[in-house]
Amino acid sequence: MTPPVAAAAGARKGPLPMFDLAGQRVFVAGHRGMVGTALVRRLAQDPVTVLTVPRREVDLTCQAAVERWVADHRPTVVIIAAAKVGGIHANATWPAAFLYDNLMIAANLVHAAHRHGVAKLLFLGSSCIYPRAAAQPITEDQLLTGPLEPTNQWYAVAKIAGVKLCQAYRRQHGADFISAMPTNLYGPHDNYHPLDSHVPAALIRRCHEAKRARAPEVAVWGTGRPTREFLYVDDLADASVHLLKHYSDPEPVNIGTGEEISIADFAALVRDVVGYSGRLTFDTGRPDGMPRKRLDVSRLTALGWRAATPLRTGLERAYAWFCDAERAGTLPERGHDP
Ligand code: GFB
Repeated sequence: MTPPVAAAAGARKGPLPMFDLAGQRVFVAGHRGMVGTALVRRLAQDPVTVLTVPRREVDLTCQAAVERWVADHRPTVVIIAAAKVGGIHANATWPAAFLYDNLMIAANLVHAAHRHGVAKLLFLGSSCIYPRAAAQPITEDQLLTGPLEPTNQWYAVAKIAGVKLCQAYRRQHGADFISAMPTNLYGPHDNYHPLDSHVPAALIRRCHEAKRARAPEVAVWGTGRPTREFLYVDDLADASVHLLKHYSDPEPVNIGTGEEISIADFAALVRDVVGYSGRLTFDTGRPDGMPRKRLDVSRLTALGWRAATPLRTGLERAYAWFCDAERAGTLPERGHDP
């Protein structure tokens, strides 16, 4: 999809590192989620064997289970797309689960990958690892330079630990473990739980239900003033494969579009895509979270990769997927209620 040699403006000097994916046994941890399903779709274009394991067989928070599975199945590449994830409400409501599960998943997979000689590992984090007051656009070197956004600090700390695990295993053991920080994602297989979802899924669902019920208005959480950057999940999957092939350094790499939109404008766009004609109101009793988090994507651009899906196109695809899943009665709705 994207050329292997950096062609973009600001491209790095010299050839890109090359890791040959052909013939590799690629374990996608978290293959049922939005990111994992996109990775499995993307990896089908490469000559690799994709390995997955259902949660009922291996609980990734259990070290012994992960250890046994990796020893038995011998992946040569690991992508850590498994995580306990959720929107602003879920993060603030289930701090222990977001911290514990994500720490354990990262530690168990990184350690097992090292013990069993995995040749390449990609850890996927999140743009919420950066300080709340980070200078915009956010460069990777701002990690750990200031306090975190309180609504998602638990998740952020676990994801920062994942980045540090990759760096530590690189330094101590020479492991080729890398990490990437995606911006806010949306797309097929997102979680459409009314409270625990992220904003794209929440607004798609709310506008859709309001359209059907001919409701006069839809509530948007917060003031509508924060800005976010949204990336279609298939673009993330493509960028992840690009990094596996062409990146091998300790520093994380931001993955995004570099473009931001206010939540109010985003809500209006979703309303348009869904075809809902009612009013949008703002529920200021709900938190705004980070005021801004636009990623600086120049490191990724210099590696020769750019996002391909315009926001409107991605939202149209996500909405079409939502309608199909709703009709089929298979809409994912994962609440975090223990
Ligand atoms: O998507 P969201 O929950 O993630 O919220 P964060 C983004 C913005 O949309 C916030 C507003 O300003 C919300 O107040 N918003 C408006 C809504 N309406 C809604 C709604 O109905 N539901 C939701 N959820 N938000 C997450 C982190 O933060 O970002 C995670 O909590 C993760 O840890 C993810 O890292 C990328 O961008 O605020």
